[in-house]
Amino acid sequence: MAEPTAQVKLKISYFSTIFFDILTRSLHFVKRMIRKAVFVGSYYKLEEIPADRAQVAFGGRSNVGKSSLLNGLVGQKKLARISKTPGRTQAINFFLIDDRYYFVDLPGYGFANAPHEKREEWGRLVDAYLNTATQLRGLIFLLDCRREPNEDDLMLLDWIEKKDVEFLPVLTKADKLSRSQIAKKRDELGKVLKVLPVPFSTISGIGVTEILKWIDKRVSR
Ligand SMILES: Nc1nc2c(ncn2[C@@H]2O[C@H](COP(=O)(O)OP(=O)(O)OP(=O)(O)O)[C@@H](O)[C@H]2O)c(=O)[nH]1
Ligand SMILES: [Mg+2]
Repeated sequence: MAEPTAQVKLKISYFSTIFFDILTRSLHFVKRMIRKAVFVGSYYKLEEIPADRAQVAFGGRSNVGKSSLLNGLVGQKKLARISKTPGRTQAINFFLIDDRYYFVDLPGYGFANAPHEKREEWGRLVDAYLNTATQLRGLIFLLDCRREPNEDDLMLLDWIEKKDVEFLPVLTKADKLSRSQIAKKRDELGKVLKVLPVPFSTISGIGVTEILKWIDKRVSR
């Protein structure tokens, strides 16, 4: 049989490089994928909150899409309750992920229509949790891609900086803006936050792999 020409050999090596690159990436993705996610409980009191495993919390304004992101990451539509009514998640909700660590769905802040006492109560609980969570490995800080960070967002950011906790900013509802608008927003916010935000959308699924990779690194330490 005739020997393949140099050009054919080059092509074979080019395609095998691409093939192995795709294979390696897929294997990495499968390794990081969440296989099991179970609701553990809703907590209203600090004393009851589990502290036996590593935790990754989801924080941000009410209605920003915390519960939706959590569902998107675990690949289940209804694990965390999603609502059109802001302020749906009122307790701190814990989900056990792959029997290894917890996702912590925090109540959203800045829900304008809530009665004053209720707002204070939520604020106190989140504040108390964040100040005592020794197992907290990282915080996913959600910002709506169409809005400017408000006073409440800056307060959470201030807390993050003081506590020196690792955080990942996520721009939610990325399907609502064009690619170039998202890129612009990402750069602008990246400069303010000093960490480049990851765009996420429940509709396109953009961002899932990158966010899972970030989480996996924090809980594997
Ligand atoms: N188009 C679009 N809508 C989204 C996306 N993520 C969330 N939403 C919608 O935004 C609304 C709020 O979503 P939730 O996930 O309940 O928000 P939350 O931050 O958990 O809200 P609270 O629990 O009230 O603090 C719902 O109507 C979702 O369907 C997204 O990526 N794209
Ligand atoms: Mg919620």
